[in-house]
Amino acid sequence: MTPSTASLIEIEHRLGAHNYKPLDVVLSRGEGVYVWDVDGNRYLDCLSAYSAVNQGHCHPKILAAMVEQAQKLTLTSRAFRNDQLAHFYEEIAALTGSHKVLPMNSGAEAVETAVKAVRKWGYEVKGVPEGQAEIIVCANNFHGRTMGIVGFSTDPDARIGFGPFAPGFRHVPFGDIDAFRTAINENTVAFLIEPIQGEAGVLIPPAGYFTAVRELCTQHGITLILDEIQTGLGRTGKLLAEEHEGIEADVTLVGKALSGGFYPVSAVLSNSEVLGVLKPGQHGSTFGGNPLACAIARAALKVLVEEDMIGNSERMGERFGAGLKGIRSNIIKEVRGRGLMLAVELDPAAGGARKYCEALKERGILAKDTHGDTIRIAPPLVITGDQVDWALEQFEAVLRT
Ligand code: IF1
Repeated sequence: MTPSTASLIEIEHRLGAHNYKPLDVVLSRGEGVYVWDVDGNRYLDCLSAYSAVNQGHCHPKILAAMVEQAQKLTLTSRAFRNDQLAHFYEEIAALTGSHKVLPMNSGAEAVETAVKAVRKWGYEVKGVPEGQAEIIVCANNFHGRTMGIVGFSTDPDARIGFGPFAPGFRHVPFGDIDAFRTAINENTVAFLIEPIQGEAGVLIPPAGYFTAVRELCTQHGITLILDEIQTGLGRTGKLLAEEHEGIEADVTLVGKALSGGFYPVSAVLSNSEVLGVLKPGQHGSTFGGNPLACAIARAALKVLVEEDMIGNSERMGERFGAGLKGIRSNIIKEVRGRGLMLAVELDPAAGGARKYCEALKERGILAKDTHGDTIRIAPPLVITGDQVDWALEQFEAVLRT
C-alpha cells in the first residue's frame, strides 16, 4: 500500500463514521468497465456501484448531457416548472409502459413514496379503515436504509438500535406463494417485493411464483409494487426483471442506473390509479424532478437502449454464468443469476467470501461479498466477451480447487 493510499485511508478512518468496511482500494478514475486506484492499478468493476453504473463508468454521452444542462439550469424546486421534466416523463413512460411518474432522488425515497401512496390509495380507493393498511413484504428484503424501510427489514444489523418502528407490515418468506396467500386480509393494500433479492444473495423465486402473485394481487385488489431499483434498467438482461416472469407490476420503482451513476435519480412508475391519490402539498422533495436530474436520466435511458446494453447484458450474462458454473471447485456451492446479476455462493467451510474478494482484488477484479458466503458479480452492462473471459480466468484462479 503506497503512502497516498495509506494517508487517505487514515484520514477516512479518523474523521469518517465507520458505517462501512470497504476494501482498501482508493479509486480515482473510471471508464467503461474499468476503475483505477490512486497508484494507477486498474480493476474490472464487478459491482457497478450496486448496479448504479450499468452504462459503464463516466459514460461520455451522459456526461455531455450533464455538463450541457449544468451550464443552463440545475434546480428550480417544483414550485416552478422546467423544460426537462415533461420530456423525462414522456420518455420513461413510453419505455416502461407507465401511465404516471413521480420523480425522486434516492431509491429509498422512491420506496417511501410508494408506501405513502399505496396506504393513501388503500384508505381512499380500496376502503381500508384509516390507520389499518397492511403491506406484505418478504423476509431478507432490502429496500433501503431510512427509518420507515428498516422498520420492515428482517436484518438485525439494519434494525437493532433504531426503534421504535412504524407498524403495518407483514412478512412472508420470499418465493412462498402459500405463505403470501395466507398473509392476505381485507386490510392488505400492497405487496412490496424485489423480483430478485439482491442483497440477500441474488435469490431467484421458483418458476411460476410471480404469475401466482400477480393473480392473487389482481383477485384481492392488492397493489403489486416491484422494487426494480437494482434489478431494473437492463441488469437482468431485460429492461425490467418482471419481463422474465411475464407479468406487469402495478407500481415499479427504479433508481441507481436511472442516472448511469452521475446523480441520485429515482422514480415511482405506476400502471394503476395509485399515484392519483397524491394531491398538491401531500408529497415532494427539494431535488425531485429537477432539470439536471431529468437531463441526466434522459441520456442514461437513451444510451441504455441505443447501445443495446440490455441485449449485451443477456448475452454476456449467459457467457459469464456458464463460465462460473464451469469452474471445478469444491468450495463453490451454487452459481445463480439472470443476465449480469450473478452470484457465487461458497461453502461455509471456505471461510467466508470476503477473503476471496480480497484475492480477486489482487488480480484486478473488484467484487463484493454479501451475507458472508456469497460473492456478487455485476459488471457494467457494456462488458465485452473478451473482458468476461479475462474476468473468468481470475475467478477460476481464485476459486478452483
Ligand atoms: C448501501 C445493499 C444493494 C436496493 C433496492 C432500494 C434500494 C437499494 C433493491 C435503496 C439500494 C444499495 C444501498 C447501498 C448498497 C446497495 C445494496 F448492499 F445495501 F443492499 F444493492 F444490495 N431497493 N441498495 O438495492 O436505494 O436509497 O440506496 O438509492 O450502501 O446502503 P438507495
